[in-house]
Amino acid sequence: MPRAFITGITGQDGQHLAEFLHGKGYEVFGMVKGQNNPRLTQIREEFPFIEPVPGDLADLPSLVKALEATQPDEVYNLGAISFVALSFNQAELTANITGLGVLRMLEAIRMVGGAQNNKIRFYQASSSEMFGKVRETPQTERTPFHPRSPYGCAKVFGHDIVVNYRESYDMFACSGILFNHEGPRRGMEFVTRKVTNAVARIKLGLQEELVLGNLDFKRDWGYAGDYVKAMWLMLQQDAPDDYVVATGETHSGQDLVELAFAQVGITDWQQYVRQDKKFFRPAEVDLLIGDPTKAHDKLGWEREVDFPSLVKMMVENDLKIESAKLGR
Ligand code: GDR
Repeated sequence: MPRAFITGITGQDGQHLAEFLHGKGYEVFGMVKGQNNPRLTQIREEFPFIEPVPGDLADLPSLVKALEATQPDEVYNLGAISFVALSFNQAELTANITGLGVLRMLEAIRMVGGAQNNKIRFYQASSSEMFGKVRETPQTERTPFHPRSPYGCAKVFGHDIVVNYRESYDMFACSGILFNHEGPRRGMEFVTRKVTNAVARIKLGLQEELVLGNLDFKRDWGYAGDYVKAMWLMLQQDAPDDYVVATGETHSGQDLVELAFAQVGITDWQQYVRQDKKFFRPAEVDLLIGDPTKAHDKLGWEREVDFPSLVKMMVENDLKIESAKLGR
């Protein structure tokens, strides 16, 4: 039975990946930080097959112990401070966890001897936020980085250190440059889920308005369930490499809002939406659109869920959750 060790197990991607790997016959270990982590209870209930392992990306000895205890074949580093807006307020913490955490994980793999002969294969969750103020469109694996947030800067460090360790120590280390990926498990702080949840609540009469920041941005949004397959595929290749994972389509913030409201039959959405400066960021990423040709050609990866289906799936899920709260 192959063994996978996942950091960020309580997040959206951790859950999708654990489910996917379990389906492939893996033994799945999930790193959980802190004492009495409130999200662990939910994980235990929903995914009883995940074996929780204590550890923290800020604590190298804890990573070494976790790897020694679990002896994984594959390590997926999905753990991070992942909310771009928060990174402006907690820049040092973001650099430490999202950036240096990658270095610690790579060192831990070397220390337990997993780097030799590629014994442990490593996946790093790189991000389209590294492209930031984009230098070319669409963005590929060769597009130069220009991050626009402490989060983006930390991800650039993480990406570069993976390349460096691969080249220096012959490690089987890959980075997936994943563009935005969403779904019913997305946290409420991210714009897609904030919108779909508010739309459901407005439809049910539980909320009157949706307060957002800048809507004049474009993102390449895909479905998280599709994207975790690409992570796994990268670690099944003969040689380690980096891949853009994206849909190749872009949509504006306004498209998202319009489509979500249309899903519940509301066409005069402007009536419910207000913009507030407090949700604007000090520096914005205006346009992202990825070119997934390499992932298509080399990994045989294809996305299955398109943008309208994704929004529909998320609105329907939020309608179900909010209706259940009302006892309907
Ligand atoms: P992003 O995702 O920053 O692209 O990073 P997010 O959904 O937070 O923002 C997308 C865009 O929406 C604008 N926006 C708002 N965003 C939030 N969260 N809340 C609002 O009220 C709001 N109003 C407008 C933002 O300004 C932004 O332009 C995500 C994260 O998952 C990262 O971890 C990941 O690396 C990248 O996607 C790829």
